[in-house]
Amino acid sequence: MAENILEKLKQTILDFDEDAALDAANEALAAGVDPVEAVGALADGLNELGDKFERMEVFLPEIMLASDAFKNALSVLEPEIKKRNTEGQKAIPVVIGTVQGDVHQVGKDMVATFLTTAGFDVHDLGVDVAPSRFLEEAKKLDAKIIAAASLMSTTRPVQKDLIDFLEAKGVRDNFIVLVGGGVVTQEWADQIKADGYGQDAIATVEIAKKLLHVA
Ligand code: B12
Repeated sequence: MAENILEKLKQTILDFDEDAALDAANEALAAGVDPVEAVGALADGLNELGDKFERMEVFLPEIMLASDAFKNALSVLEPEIKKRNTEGQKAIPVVIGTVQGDVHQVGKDMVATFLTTAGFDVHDLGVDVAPSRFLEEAKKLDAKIIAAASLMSTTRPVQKDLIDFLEAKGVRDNFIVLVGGGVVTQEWADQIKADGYGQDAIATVEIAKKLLHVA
């Protein structure tokens, strides 16, 4: 039963069907499907569509519709995921955003949701975020973590610019910098001296907790 609904969720993304995505998300919750698994199924769909895009089997308008379908379904699933937030834990401020020049948002939103669920106080700066803005907001919020996403090889260098900018301002050691996104690897994170790399939303929560020495 749950398997079928997960497959259905994924299919709504492959069909770039916004209404069906919303309905399937509601159906998943009604059937007691784990909302985290449901989000995983949607992400599988989007990644599969990404491969089709690469093979020129689908085009940008379809991808845009699919990501809107994803966001529709997430709007239903996210409140359920957030309900799991650990009560009573001191919320550690985190700023997150997609780097300047890059408007990909879906994966970053997933990471923000999972960090919130794990008890972090997440401030999402959105997409196309300049290094100076990351720092400005991090200072304002007394953030411990700056998390920067990049989905394209053309914007990946901006993650390095961010770290260089923090160094130039003499504040590099005040923050844990996490990097991630489709084009990012552990090797790249090491190369630019980021503190951590998150391959997916779950791994990001784990690395954030590990670096902050929280359970
Ligand atoms: C959806 C999508 C779009 C949508 C984005 C809509 C939105 N609101 O987000 C739209 C249609 C707008 C779009 C536009 C473009 N796109 Co696009 N897009 C994609 C696609 C198909 C899926 C991305 C996605 O959402 N994946 C699903 C999520 C769940 O995965 P994820 O983002 O990787 O996130 C996970 C991890 O990476 C990690 N993570 C994510 N963020 C972070 C952050 C931190 C801090 C950490 C630790 C971890 C982490 O956790 C997430 C959850 O597990 C990818 C293909 C792909 N396979 O990635 C192409 C892709 C990224 N796009 C691409 C391109 C080229 C473009 C355009 C330039 C196309 C064009 N010709 O105009 C424009 C760029 C516009 C811009 N300036 O940014 C290329 C990039 C190629 C490259 N290597 O440089 C890709 C790879 C497609 C391809 N194969 O060619 N795109």
